[in-house]
Amino acid sequence: MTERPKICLSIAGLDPSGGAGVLADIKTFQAFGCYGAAAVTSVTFQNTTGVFGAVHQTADSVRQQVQPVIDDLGIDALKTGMLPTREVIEETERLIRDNDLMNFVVDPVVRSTSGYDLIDGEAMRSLIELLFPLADLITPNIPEAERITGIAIESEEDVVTAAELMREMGAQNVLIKGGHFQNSGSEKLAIDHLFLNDEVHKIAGTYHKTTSTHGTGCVLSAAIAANLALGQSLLEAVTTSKQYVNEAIRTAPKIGHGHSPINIKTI
Ligand code: PXL
Repeated sequence: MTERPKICLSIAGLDPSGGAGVLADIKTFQAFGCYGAAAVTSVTFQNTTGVFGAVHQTADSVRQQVQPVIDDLGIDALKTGMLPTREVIEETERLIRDNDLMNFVVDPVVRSTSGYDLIDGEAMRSLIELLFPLADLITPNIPEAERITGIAIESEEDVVTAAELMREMGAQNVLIKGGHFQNSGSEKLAIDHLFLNDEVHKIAGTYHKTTSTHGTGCVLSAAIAANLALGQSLLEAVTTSKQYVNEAIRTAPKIGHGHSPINIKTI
């Protein structure tokens, strides 16, 4: 008999084009040798060119999807992505607390690349209040960190200030992804800042000037959850996952007419 794989759960939106949301997450879990399970918080209507609408799930639907999976399979790590409403967030909090779930990564999804709001203002406040304190790591990009903190982030100092503010809001560890910074000069780097306990780690990767970035945040947070399930430390998990996403962007296939998904391949 083969050994039980580590089991990772995604609670996030469905992107039927497969580049983001739960489909990207389970592909990523699988790529790292974990078994992927997923519950859908919202059925979105989209392809690589944009998001056209969404039908959100209720709290009851989310509970009825998640609890039987936890009871039957057991969960070694989980991540949340698009949590569109306050009721879905409150239920997610209850599920995590009731079941003592560990290795929890929050990707604070706010808006699609094409500008569609994936979460309302009330949900944003609940996400901060209820889920930030439970998460081992939150993974905002620059626009998300700006929306969460209400400050404009234009410099490295601003990144530090934003991380401090998110800590004051209850977050334990914060990864602010640098891919949205305008790069200048000859060296093109995307620098992520990981605020881990009392330390700040700068994690540099090559910046790829490309539009093939659909689902990048989903894949990164899913990869971190998978690596936590596999027993890596947070720093190791973030470093491994960042390298993985970098390579996935570099080797992204050209799929669709808009922002192509990235290359989620088995390592
Ligand atoms: O990448 C953010 C994101 C997350 N989850 C879903 C999405 C998107 C962006 O479009 O559709 C379901």
